[in-house]
Amino acid sequence: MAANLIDSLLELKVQVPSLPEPADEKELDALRVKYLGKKGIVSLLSQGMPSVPKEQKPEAGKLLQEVRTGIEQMLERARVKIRREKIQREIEQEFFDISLPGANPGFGARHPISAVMEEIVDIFTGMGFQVEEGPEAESDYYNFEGLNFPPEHPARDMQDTFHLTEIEMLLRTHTSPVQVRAMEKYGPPLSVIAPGKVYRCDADITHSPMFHQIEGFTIDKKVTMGDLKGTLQTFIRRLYGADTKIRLRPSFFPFVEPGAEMDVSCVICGGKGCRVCKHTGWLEILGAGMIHPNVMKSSNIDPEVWSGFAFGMGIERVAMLKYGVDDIRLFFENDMRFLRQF
Ligand code: 2NL
Repeated sequence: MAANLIDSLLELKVQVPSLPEPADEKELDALRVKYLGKKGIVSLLSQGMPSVPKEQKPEAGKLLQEVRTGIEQMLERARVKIRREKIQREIEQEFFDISLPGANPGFGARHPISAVMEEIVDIFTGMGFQVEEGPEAESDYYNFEGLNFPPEHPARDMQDTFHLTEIEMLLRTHTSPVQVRAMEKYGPPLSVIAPGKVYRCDADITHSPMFHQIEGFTIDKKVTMGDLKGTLQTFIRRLYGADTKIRLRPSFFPFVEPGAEMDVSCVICGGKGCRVCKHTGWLEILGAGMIHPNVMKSSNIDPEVWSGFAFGMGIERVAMLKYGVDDIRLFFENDMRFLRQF
């Protein structure tokens, strides 16, 4: 019996290299079950171990282990070969059409506020204005004092301005400080357009604490209100179409004198009267005026020699009118159903 087991194992060991090679995974599995399965040949042989005489046990055990490993290695080699051949067949059979268009990577798009801002900037750079940007955290000087805001002016109140408490700074409430910095830096003659984010703490849900503005100015010798009107006329015709009309009404801003507000003929109804223009035919679009002598003096520009106009507008309002959007909050919610429409 003992001699039998060792003989059987030796016989099997010799046979292993010449076992029929499995042609596919099915044959491979069958072979594995036949030799290494619970009721397989190796398992059956190992049941003979207890009756092997003690002194032959090491030899029998070693042989059993060699046979098991030999079969495992043979099966693993066969498995790798079958798999390699399968992949090779797939590669040969598959047709890969390199002329097919690629998968759509899902391009992003500009936010409507960015698109309108860029369009406005383009119109003014086309008229010779240079683009300036500046810090969003500003000093009281550039945001208010240099702009002729009296110390007790209501716009300086806590409720409109975000004050940065640790440092003596604030979040700019308009882009005018960028303009003051440009006047200081370059001096006249000068034409600047300043786009950017501005901040106001209105506690009202129809206001956003952050919104966008564009301001511009021209300072030169003998600049007049007529230059202001012509520049804005050109701008509005390029933005809303050649038929758009403008009108100026007197108004007040601390940094200009005289100050004005400008209306455009309603971009929705063309001036006939509709819900958007509240049946007036006109829409208020921007504020403007002749730069106040105090603002000039603050930036070391002699108001006896130079004069200038300035204007400012909210981008959200321009975008709402341009795209017929009736709720400003849509611009800040980042709802893809809204953004995808632009
Ligand atoms: C508005 C009004 C305005 C200006 C902005 C300005 C800037 C400097 C000097 C003088 Cl540095 N003026 N900017 C002037 C008039 C009106 O904006 O309603 N904006 C949304």
